[in-house]
Amino acid sequence: MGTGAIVDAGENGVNKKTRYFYLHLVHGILLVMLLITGAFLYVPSLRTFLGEIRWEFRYAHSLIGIGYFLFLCAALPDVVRYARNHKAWQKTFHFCLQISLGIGWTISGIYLWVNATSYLSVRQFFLQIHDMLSVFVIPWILGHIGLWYWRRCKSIRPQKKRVPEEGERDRGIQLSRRDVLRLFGGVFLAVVAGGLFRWYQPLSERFASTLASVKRKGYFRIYSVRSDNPVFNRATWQLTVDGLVERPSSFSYEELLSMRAHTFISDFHCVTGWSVTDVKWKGVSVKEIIEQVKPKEGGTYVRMYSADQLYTETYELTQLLEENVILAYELEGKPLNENQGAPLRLFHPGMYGYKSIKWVHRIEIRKERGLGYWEEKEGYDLNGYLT
Ligand SMILES: Nc1nc2c(c(=O)[nH]1)N[C@H]1C(S)=C(S)[C@@H](COP(=O)(O)O)O[C@H]1N2
Ligand SMILES: [Mo]
Repeated sequence: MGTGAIVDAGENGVNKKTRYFYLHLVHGILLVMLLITGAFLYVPSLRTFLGEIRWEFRYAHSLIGIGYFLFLCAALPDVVRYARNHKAWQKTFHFCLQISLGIGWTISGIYLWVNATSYLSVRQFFLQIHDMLSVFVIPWILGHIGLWYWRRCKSIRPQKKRVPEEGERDRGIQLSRRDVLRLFGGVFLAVVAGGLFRWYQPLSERFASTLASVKRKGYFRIYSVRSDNPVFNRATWQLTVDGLVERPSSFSYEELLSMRAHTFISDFHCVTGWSVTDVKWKGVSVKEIIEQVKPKEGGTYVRMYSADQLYTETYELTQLLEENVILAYELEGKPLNENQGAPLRLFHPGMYGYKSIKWVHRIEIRKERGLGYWEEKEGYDLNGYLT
């Protein structure tokens, strides 16, 4: 699997050499495809760019991943043979590292793929592992390519052929204590490097967004998991409040406007790092609506539905009774525009932006909580309190 295949083939010469070359090539191509599709799923700005084809993209990534795993399995006998015929500890190291990466990615990948959200912490753990291994492998690949290039340059220059030492051929895979230490060192580095990166990223984004808000107020970057906005018809639009309540109700837009308005100023923070400071909010207090419908015994959770038919969020009922939690219809003194969730969006001043569901048209009081859109897709924290 090492680049050495091209430079120093085994005894059987050309056939084996080309075979290793192609195995190596396919491996590289699959890995790069996985990294590119993975980057689109991992980097928030790229993810938003994908819009609705995000899930097809994710599916493609999973399929390539499975292909990659099958390839690793199929190539294993060749790799073992190859490693056995070469002395260098680097090859053993490469080999072990590659196998652990393959296994780590596959196990965590399969878990993420089947999207088992019932054990949220397990899912978050696997997502972390998957990300860390992937982030770690980038400098590794760069180093790998660099080494290949360097060796190629070296091999172009005329050289005296090295005479193999006695007994060098048939040492098999021997792991010395040093190799084992190196292997674990590598895995440890992978985790630390990945961890540092994840730790650094939100910190730097927060720093950047703080800087930005010192300079100016910031602006809303319109986020929507769909590319088309729901249509708001003022005459027919209704907010439905149902579920475990004594008085299921619906409210027209005019009815909401006629209720006691609640106005205040509060910052808005998206979990990806951007913020808007001193936003003027106006709407009706959620507490007031809840009091009107009278939740029944056992109705301890709330699910809100967006008219986009895709986005949902869930809350503990008591979280919505906190101060300044509103269903907002005005932002900065103007009715919400179509992109901002017209005519209604939730705003909780203590929570991240993803809890501020836009185009809300149904509020359901429930016995069980369940997951919202991002909680299910990406393992976001259920409560979303600002940290
Ligand atoms: N229906 C719906 N509501 C949503 C979202 C969405 O994609 N769909 N994105 C959420 C996220 S992650 C954020 S940060 C805010 C962004 O609000 P804005 O689009 O008004 O800037 O909306 C939240 N509410
Ligand atoms: Mo967000």
